[in-house]
Amino acid sequence: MQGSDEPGIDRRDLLRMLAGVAAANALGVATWGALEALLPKGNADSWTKAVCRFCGTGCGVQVGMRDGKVTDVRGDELAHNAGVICVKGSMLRALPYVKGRLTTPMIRRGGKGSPLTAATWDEAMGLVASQFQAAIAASGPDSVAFYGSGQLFTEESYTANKLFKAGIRTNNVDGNPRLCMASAATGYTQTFGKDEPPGSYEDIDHADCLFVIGANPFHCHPPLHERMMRRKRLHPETTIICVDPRRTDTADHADIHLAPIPGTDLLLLNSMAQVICADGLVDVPFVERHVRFTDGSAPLDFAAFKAFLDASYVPEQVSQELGVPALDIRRVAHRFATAKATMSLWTMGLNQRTQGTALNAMVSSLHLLTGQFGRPGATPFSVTGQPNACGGVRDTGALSHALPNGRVVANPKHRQEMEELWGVPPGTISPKPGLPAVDLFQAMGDGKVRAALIMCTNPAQSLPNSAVQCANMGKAFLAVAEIFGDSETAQLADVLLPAALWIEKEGVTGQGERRYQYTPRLLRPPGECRSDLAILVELADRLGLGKLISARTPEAVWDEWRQISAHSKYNFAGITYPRLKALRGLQWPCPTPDHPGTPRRFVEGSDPLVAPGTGIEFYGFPDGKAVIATRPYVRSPELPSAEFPLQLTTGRVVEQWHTGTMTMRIPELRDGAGPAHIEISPSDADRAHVAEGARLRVISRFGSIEGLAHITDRCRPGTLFASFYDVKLLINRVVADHVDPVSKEPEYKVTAVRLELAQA
Ligand SMILES: Nc1nc2c(c(=O)[nH]1)N[C@H]1C(S)=C(S)[C@@H](COP(=O)(O)OP(=O)(O)OC[C@H]3O[C@@H](n4cnc5c(=O)[nH]c(N)nc54)[C@H](O)[C@@H]3O)O[C@H]1N2
Ligand SMILES: Nc1nc2c(c(=O)[nH]1)N[C@H]1C(S)=C(S)[C@@H](COP(=O)(O)OP(=O)(O)OC[C@H]3O[C@@H](n4cnc5c(=O)[nH]c(N)nc54)[C@H](O)[C@@H]3O)O[C@H]1N2
Ligand code: SF4
Ligand SMILES: [Mo]
Repeated sequence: MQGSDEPGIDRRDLLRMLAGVAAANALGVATWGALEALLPKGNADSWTKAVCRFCGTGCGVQVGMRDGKVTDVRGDELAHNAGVICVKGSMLRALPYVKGRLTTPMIRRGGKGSPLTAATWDEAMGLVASQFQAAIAASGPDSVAFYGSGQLFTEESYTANKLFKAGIRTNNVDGNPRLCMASAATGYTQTFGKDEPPGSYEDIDHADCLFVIGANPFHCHPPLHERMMRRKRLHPETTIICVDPRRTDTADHADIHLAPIPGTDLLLLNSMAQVICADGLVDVPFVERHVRFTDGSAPLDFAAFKAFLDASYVPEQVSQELGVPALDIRRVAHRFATAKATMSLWTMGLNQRTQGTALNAMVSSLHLLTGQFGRPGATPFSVTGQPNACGGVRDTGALSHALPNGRVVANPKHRQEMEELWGVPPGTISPKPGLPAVDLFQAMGDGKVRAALIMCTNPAQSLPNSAVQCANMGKAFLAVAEIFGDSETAQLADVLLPAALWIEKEGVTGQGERRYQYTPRLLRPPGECRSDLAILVELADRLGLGKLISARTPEAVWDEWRQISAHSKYNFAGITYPRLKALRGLQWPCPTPDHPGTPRRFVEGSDPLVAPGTGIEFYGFPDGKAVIATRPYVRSPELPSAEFPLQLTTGRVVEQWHTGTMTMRIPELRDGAGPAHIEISPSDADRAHVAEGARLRVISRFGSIEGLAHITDRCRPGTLFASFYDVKLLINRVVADHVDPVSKEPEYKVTAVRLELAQA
């Protein structure tokens, strides 16, 4: 076993690790899922623990090497995923060797319109710095921007955030988590006063009701789906409820599937709350002790909250608009409330919505009303998307409205605290919040943002209303750090910076259950590739901000950052590099080097920040209470109309990662998924005379796109589905870009469209 004699590990850590494995073996649970042989062997001479490159499950993997090359990747049996990984994880071994890596910097010597040609790092970074300086000199710091990613290491996102907010003095720092987890962050913050899930994956092992809404873990978080299946096998009385307009593979494995009309879920959640309040299912002592009600501006009493629900959300009243029978709403509300332990799991089906914040808060509110909180298995769990959206971006505050550890730009006290912690003069951090993703790219079109650094993300393909946004990007100076030179975004770049990939650099990621984990550097980056951290440090130097960005190695940056966290309720000062190297991650809060980490937040005995004797304490708010607000349903701007009678929703498939730049290059994954299609229900296909494989044109208020039809009864009649991994089907050209007013997250899940048959 690794780590027993590593420095910095105390005996308690080691015993805990061993006890976990022994207990798991005793219960037979170490073998949940498709466990591979306990001791890795096969075609490798050495095995090193790392973390999967891809999704927010954050699976522990073992990387097998021979002769300096990666030859195999397996699930890590000692990690939280107990050895289970998905097909993307097992194909990680191919990732470092795919063809087409960008290995030298490239610049357009003749400006926009001229070809990209190879350059030295000195030329490329000189050009980036001079363009940034010119924009700042002419139009001020808000004319430059950073657009990052939940796939950068924490050290990288933290450094970018500090460089731009405390160095350049603009809050124009945003990234793809705005497209993904922003509504989760605002939903949790409005409810608990702090972001990030209170529970852990382990709660799946204790829940007897799993409420899965707007998520497809079978495809997107397979080890979590496998863990739910294992719970069901061992405890057949467990009820799995899936709420998804499509009959997904996740729905196929559920006991109850509700298929709402896309965009209407708040009717369901409010109606469940109505049933819970009307049928005496409220946990009155829990609510009296731990909850405060509000209408959003003024306090309410429980009777007024109940009256709000009774007025508009009785199941029979909402059933038709929601598209779900009233009896099903009642059945699900009762099961949710009366189960011994209910765990909700949700992802983009709720986050990517114009009411994303309200939906997130309302799921948590159902838990608070019913007291389904804080016990093993009882928790509202927002499942995260990217490997480091939580740790790297939500916790570091690398978003345009935010500052580290839950602070916000708009709060003068928060700015002052960060100025002190970063050692910069008072007033350094601009009081003006920066631009969130959709507005940021719009501002490039308007000439307000003149130069931007885009790192580890492919917005030209992933943003909604993407044709318009690509035109906007064409008007700004773009430096793009990429591992491939042919992504849709790279093709718009003025400077391309070749980045090191995954195990070609080291760093820390924070996955979906507040667990920080370490990925080692095992390979030398090809050609002239450099880590994103090295690129940021060089930019700092060239802008004369090298003194501010004094931490220059991943460990030095991490040490600075964990010490900053100690001044907050996100305290993880006790999570040191030596511990991370030896252990399978640690969950914060974790204030001291001997603290074992926190599986259940806000709960006495688990969370070190909860005062003894309080039981549960929602310390995010001064009165220690969580907040339930009235959340009136507002119709999506993209409900069907005479002109656009269908709805397009979008999402993912198990083999492919986002815009496909990596996974379309791995033959097993490319062939596994095949080309992307426009999926359509048999009845809609009949009505529109669409045959299987026919060429269709999908038209929305935003644009149009052609693609091939696939007829499937998985689609709800009236709903089309497409994924966004395939450059041959750039579906985001038609996807609406309305945003949630609080989180500014776009509503990718609902676009009103019409269909035409296209010429073959
Ligand atoms: N294979 C794979 N896994 C991934 C990723 C990947 O690219 N590929 N990406 C990762 C990332 S960053 C993310 S954010 C997660 C996303 O994980 P998920 O959110 O689970 O994935 P999606 O397919 O985007 O959307 C989930 C479901 O929402 C449903 N949906 C659409 N509209 C509505 C609605 O109005 N109401 C409800 N209730 N449901 C609706 C869709 O039909 C879809 O099945 O996956 C992560 N894991
Ligand atoms: N229609 C539709 N669109 C969506 C969504 C949806 O559900 N529907 N979901 C949205 C969500 S939730 C998300 S998270 C976004 C994701 O959207 P993106 O972030 O734009 O998609 P990725 O393909 O993950 O882009 C990552 C890029 O970084 C590159 N890369 C990989 N490793 C490194 C590295 O170490 N350094 C650098 N510099 N580059 C690297 C990859 O080649 C790739 O081009 O998409 C959003 N777009
Ligand atoms: S579930 Fe996510 S983290 Fe785990 S192996 Fe698959 S892609 Fe990697
Ligand atoms: Mo995401």
